[in-house]
Amino acid sequence: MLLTNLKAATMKDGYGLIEDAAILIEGGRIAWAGPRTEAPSGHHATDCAGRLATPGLIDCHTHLVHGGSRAHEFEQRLTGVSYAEIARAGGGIAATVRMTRAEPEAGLAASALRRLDALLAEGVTTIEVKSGYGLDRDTEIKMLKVARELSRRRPVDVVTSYLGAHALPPEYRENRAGYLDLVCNEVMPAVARAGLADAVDAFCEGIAFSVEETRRVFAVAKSLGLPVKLHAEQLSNLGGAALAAEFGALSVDHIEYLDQAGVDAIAASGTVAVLLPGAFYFLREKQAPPVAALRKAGVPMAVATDLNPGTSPVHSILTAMNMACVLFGLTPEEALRGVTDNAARALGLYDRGLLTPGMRADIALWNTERPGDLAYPLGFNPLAAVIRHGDVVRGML
Ligand code: DI6
Ligand code: FE
Repeated sequence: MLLTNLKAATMKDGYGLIEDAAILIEGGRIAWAGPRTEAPSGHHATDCAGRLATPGLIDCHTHLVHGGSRAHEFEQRLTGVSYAEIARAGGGIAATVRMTRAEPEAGLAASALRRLDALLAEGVTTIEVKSGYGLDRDTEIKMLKVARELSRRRPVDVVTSYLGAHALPPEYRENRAGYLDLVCNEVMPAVARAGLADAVDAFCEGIAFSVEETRRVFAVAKSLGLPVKLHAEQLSNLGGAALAAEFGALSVDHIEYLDQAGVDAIAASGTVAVLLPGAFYFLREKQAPPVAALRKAGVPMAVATDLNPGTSPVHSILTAMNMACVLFGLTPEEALRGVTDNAARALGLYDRGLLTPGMRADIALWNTERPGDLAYPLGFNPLAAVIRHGDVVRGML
């Protein structure tokens, strides 16, 4: 398939914009991309009506699979009850854990598919999904199986992370070490054996797990050959990012409270900084991540929805891009790179995120003039079509 008459944001050096472009797709991969006048001959051309082409978007941090709803907590919070008070009363993460444990696989899949469809409607072709609302062996495995199943039900690649160290489950309230034993000695090895996780994640925070506890989890992940990533410095600076860097983490996520030493550590380890403006917005946080320092140190920045029922019910990657610009000061180009090239790196994937030869032919086509337009509007979706592995899976060309 030779796509012609399009503007291609290849994302190679800045937007890598080719004004009057052609892209040749062979065997599900990009075989050639460049100016239309130089396109290889002998191929049937498909006219793209001057549309903008970008790499298929990548949401590299979600908690898409979970049971139940916490809309009532949103209402409570708006009558003045705090997130911490709700959690102490048995709500918060614990409420989602109860509902996720109680929900059969089919119900979890059905609600996850509805959320996924909202992301796919905005040109997402790869998504990361975490466990972490089961916290017992069977429910964590159930969540990861449902996540894997999503890619058989929709045209999307799903990358999974085992997030056993997300919260302390109620049955271990008095026994932190016992829960870490369960995570490290039983659940993580079982998940690894079954091939259900592509990485291991943890929540390193005062209200979750300490740096030393996270180290224990990471050491076991390493022994099982699983890469790590970390929810770090979201609400306070514990030094989780430096620990993650020590383990060569794929990414550190949130990082509002990351300090210069943390920036230097992840710059040295090649770890991606994943910015999650949805949680910052919903929690009405004041401290923004150190974007200027990350830029200066050359740390790749990704942007994701953090789609979760408690702190980021954001079902729109375009909205996350807009928030990253408005709330964190990213440029529209950084926001687009954050959901393409850099999001791919945050997942350890080097075969997508750019429209260059050899990359997978995952392409979003937009009814818009310039790549900078994608991060600009709020609540407007200019998606025209999606090509995945070289097949048109949404819209028409
Ligand atoms: N960071 C968060 O903000 C959420 N999880 C995490 O690791 C909270 C998720 C929830 O409230 O359900
Ligand atoms: Fe998260």
